[in-house]
Amino acid sequence: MIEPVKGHIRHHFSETDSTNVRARFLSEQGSPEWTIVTADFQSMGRGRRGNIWISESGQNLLLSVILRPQRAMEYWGCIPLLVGVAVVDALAEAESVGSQLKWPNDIMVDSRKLGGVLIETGETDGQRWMVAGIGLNVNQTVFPPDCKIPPTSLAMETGKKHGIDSLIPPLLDTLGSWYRTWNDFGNAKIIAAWKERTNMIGKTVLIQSGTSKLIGTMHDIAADGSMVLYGKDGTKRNIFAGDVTILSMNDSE
Ligand code: BT5
Repeated sequence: MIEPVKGHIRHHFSETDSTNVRARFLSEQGSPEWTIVTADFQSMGRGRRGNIWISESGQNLLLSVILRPQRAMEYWGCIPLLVGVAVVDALAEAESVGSQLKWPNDIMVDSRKLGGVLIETGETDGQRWMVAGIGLNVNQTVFPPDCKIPPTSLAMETGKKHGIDSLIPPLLDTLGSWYRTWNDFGNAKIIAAWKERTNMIGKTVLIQSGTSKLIGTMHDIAADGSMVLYGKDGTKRNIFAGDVTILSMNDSE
């Protein structure tokens, strides 16, 4: 089924493997920027690095957007942050729900995970493309017990059901607006906006990546979107990927 949303070409599947995989195929076939893919159910919903995204049929927003950024790839590391900012703003404006960002890709309400962002990129016939995948829990109230971060949904936070399709236009509005800002001005405004929507700065965090573990204080976001971490010995590191757990309010706790 294909129906437009606010002039965007929309491909909707009642069931598919992953909206990001479908959007990737469409990108490879030359679909234009802002083509969107949605689904009621994903049989192989994807998170980062082989993680799976679980979502009951028809309960949540599963959305992928094709982007074709004109800026040099060295700027692309900020896009997961940009998408997160757009989601937080859309939820505040359209649903009056306050949410926060957790580096690198989580949408949170306090310590509960409301949604996640998955960015995938590639190049076909010399044309670079990007797929921005957004999974947002809307009406689901029971989740698998083994999720790393306790999940939540708009329904669990507000005690009422929310429209799913009706979230798409405000989300495309905020995404389009922040994307234009990024295109015109680069990463700095995105990073500033992200920092206004997080409570992680100054907190002690545990970074896990494969078998490696690192504890430090999150000091800042660098110009390339990486996390600036200070270890207990004062060593400064830039973190580009990993699972992050917030341990305490500050280093002395
Ligand atoms: C993410 O990965 O948070 C990115 C999720 C992106 C999903 C969207 S849905 C539309 C598009 N199509 C796709 O196939 N994917 C995108 P990550 O940070 O790796 O988190 C994944 C982890 O979150 C899992 O390992 C579980 O622990 C947990 N999880 C799975 N489903 C969840 C849910 N519905 N709500 C909260 N946590 C969940």
